[in-house]
Amino acid sequence: MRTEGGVGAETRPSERSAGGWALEVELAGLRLANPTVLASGVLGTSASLLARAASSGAGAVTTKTLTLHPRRGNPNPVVVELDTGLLNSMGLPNPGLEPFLPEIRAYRSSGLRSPLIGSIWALNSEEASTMASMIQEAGANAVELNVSCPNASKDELDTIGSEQLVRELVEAVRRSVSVPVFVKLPPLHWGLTKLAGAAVDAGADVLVATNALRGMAIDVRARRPILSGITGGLSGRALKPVALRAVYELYGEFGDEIQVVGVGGVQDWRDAVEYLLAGASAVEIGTALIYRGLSVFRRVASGIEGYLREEGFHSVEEIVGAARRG
Ligand code: RRO
Repeated sequence: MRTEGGVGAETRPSERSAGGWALEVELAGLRLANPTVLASGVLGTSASLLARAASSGAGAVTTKTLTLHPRRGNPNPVVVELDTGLLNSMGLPNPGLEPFLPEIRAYRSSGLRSPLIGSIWALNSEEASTMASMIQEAGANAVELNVSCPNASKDELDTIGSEQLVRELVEAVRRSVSVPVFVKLPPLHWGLTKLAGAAVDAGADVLVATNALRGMAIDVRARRPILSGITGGLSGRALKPVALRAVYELYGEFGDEIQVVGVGGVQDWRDAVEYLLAGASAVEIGTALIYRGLSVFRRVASGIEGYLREEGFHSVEEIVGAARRG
């Protein structure tokens, strides 16, 4: 298990809560006041929304995924609410990296301490490298390379899942920045370890598991798919057991070399603790914000603290991967 930079040894007494239960975590050298992170895609579209998430208690915040050039995204309808979660076919809408950089600068000059993770998507090394340098230059504390958008076009999707491409993209980003490199993986079963292995070999610092599952919904009266993009990414409740399994597998395979972040269906402290026990060092929260609002960050964090206290632990790090140690 990864122990260097451990919270237990390095946390100053003043950073511990009165009862001695520290929520602070270290993620690839970044200090997070607690292990909750705003996931990419929700609220990460402006400095003010990123700042609202941080001031509501998010330990770190992630931008909406950016591409080098602007993308309109898909026409409506792009979201369907299901009883098991949310299906989206946004299609990477964003203004392009350059026009977004002032938002990153504004967030960084706000004085908020939650690190900012800049999410980028590229299909070749040159773009990945350019984008990573620009986003670091603007002040991002880490780069999250999204190699798993479920709503890319068919041709683009065909390239996702290629170990070779993941290796090239991660290498390009790694060469271009000094900040930590996160890689956001798809919820694949077959091939996940190989894809993650390519990212680890190429120099990734953190594996983020997982992006949304590809799915669809059909309107039985109209007799056609509801989403304009036909298929979409399923996030929320249904994703949790799938992403939890991915975290458990990745931690088992790579936990000695790299940290893992869990994402998918975290609504309350119990979900978050499951991810930590499976091997995640932090959890990203996205869909739950739509249903539970910004208070979810503080509620999840204080629930984790309550759990640590009740179970006799003194740091988050002590429980990371504990489900493997039995
Ligand atoms: O914008 C999207 O359609 C989108 C992205 Br980039 C992603 O990574 N995951 C997702 O569910 N939707």
